[in-house]
Amino acid sequence: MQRIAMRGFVGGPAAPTLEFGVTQTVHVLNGPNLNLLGKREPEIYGRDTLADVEARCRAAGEPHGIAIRLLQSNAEHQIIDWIHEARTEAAGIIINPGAFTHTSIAILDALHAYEGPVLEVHISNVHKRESFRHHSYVSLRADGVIAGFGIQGYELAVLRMARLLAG
Ligand code: CA2
Repeated sequence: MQRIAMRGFVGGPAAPTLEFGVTQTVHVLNGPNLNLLGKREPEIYGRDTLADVEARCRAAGEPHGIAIRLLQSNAEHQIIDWIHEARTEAAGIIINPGAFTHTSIAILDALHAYEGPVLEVHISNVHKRESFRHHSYVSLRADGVIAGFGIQGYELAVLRMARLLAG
């Protein structure tokens, strides 16, 4: 069920128009070790933290009436539970499953049970790295994949999600 929220006035002071927009919530799920973002391995993952990612996603989504719920866990079962929750709570899922990308059939199965759009994000260019990072189970379900754009990839995913949700 999507929440309906009023998005306020548009137009200048001379022409105030009350616009009733639909706010859609997008869940941005992050897997293991991404809580270390900005704190370790900056040469691969950059210097921005997950809090910076959240702020950037919110800023990218706000003009499109998209609210962001960003979550991170090191536990596979927690990510699966959040995907189940998204079935009734989220209009779309953006997911960086971390290393579970390459191992988790369970996360893939949970995503198959989710009906909305799913976008997969990787901060690094996984195809330029070790061969075990070249395969993604999640890509078998994802409607789009972004890799190697740093944390800007999350913002681009929010913009793509806005387009997909606009129909
Ligand atoms: O590039 C990505 O976003 C990855 O999903 C990140 C995963 C990695 O296993 C995937 O192959 C690609 C690792 C996340 C670890 O994040 C850290 C961030 C900062 C410091 C240390 C780890």
